[in-house]
Amino acid sequence: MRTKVAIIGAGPAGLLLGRLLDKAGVETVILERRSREYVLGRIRAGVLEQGTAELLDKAGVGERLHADGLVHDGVEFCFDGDRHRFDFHALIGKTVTVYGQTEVTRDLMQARDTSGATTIYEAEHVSLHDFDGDRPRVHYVKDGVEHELACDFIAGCDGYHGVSRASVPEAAIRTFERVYPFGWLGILVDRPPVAEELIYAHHERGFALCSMRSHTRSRYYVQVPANERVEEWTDDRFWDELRRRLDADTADNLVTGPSIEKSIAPLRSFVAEPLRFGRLFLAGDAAHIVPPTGAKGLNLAASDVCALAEALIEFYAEHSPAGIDGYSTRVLSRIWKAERFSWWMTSILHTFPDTDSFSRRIQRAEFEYLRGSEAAARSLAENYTGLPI
Ligand code: FAS
Ligand code: PHB
Repeated sequence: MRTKVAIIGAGPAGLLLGRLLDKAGVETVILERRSREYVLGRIRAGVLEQGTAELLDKAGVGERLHADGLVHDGVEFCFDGDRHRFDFHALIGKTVTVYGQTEVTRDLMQARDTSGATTIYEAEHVSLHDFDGDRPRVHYVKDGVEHELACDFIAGCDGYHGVSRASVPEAAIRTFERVYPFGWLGILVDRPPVAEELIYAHHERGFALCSMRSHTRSRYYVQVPANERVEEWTDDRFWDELRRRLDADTADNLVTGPSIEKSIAPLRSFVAEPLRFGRLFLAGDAAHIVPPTGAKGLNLAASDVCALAEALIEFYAEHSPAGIDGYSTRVLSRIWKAERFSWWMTSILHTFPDTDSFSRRIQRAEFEYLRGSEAAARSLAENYTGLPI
């Protein structure tokens, strides 16, 4: 089999890249290790930057997003019980949309099915070959039969644990990492959200987040130690801990119920450099990881593939290598700004095991500065709603 662009991974990065390229007439094949159902079963991101929503519109998959997504003008911080709302729309005229990653993935899968483009689910033993030359190939096994996919380019959209970055010679890649000493225990519950907008809470017992997926489905998180096991957390224990970390009014208004999903996500900051290796490009979580505190992971994946699609379309339409030659430098600049913001949000909102009294006062001062300075609030607003793509 042969195609122009072989895409490894059918998460949001791979599916959105495939969609953008297909719309421009650039043929793709997506190879996905898991089943479609497994991919859709993963509960992950919940907040889309304004630029991501606009990109999904451009990809022709924004219909349900506009019908079911919740447009939010701002978020609240609750700092040791003191609440402050940041009105992004008033500050910089931008908003975010609450619309789960699962739904984004579903919309992209549906569009790809309709287009007739090839996606091979449950593709096993994917391996990348000769991407340092101009005739790269991908090998995979499907239903016990070995296959070779010849292509012009390979897009590694296979996440942090994927095969693409792992296929790059160690001497050709440099990585930067910070692993946080805690994780997020998240639950999904079919109960109305406790508030109209998201509440990011800092408390000496740990961080908490009140989010949602719709007016009837809520998503909550509490910070837990990095080695915590989800089996140790009954729903009742979760609700009790969440209440302790919120202000009294919010805690009283919490509508609890049985969790329909409960999991712990580790937190890390990670960047690989560069993001191009001959005919192989990395995008999304294959290239970088951010702690979810800044709601950047999914959005960075979208901005990566927007740039990569533009570069590949330019290559085929104008026979110009300028875009593909500039891809890594272009996206890394935005990636590092999102890494900075995600690290900063994580640093001011979480309690660190080695947090001393001086560090706690600095965290409080950050909150006081944010709520007392329009310039500081505007900076938060422009980072949270998304820097220009
Ligand atoms: P993904 O990991 O989503 O997709 C990669 C795909 O590649 C997967 O389907 C995988 O099965 C496939 N794959 C892997 N190896 C392969 C191989 N060898 N061959 C073929 N296919 C292969 N972001 C937020 O903004 N907010 C959040 O709250 C949030 N929560 C998260 C919770 C968890 C547990 C995780 C892991 C991430 C979370 N993220 C969150 C970040 C997340 O949303 C990612 O940024 C987003 O999924 C990135 O999309 P992709 O780059 O497509 O990677
Ligand atoms: C979510 O709803 O899952 C969510 C929202 C905002 C974040 C992280 C996760 O910063």
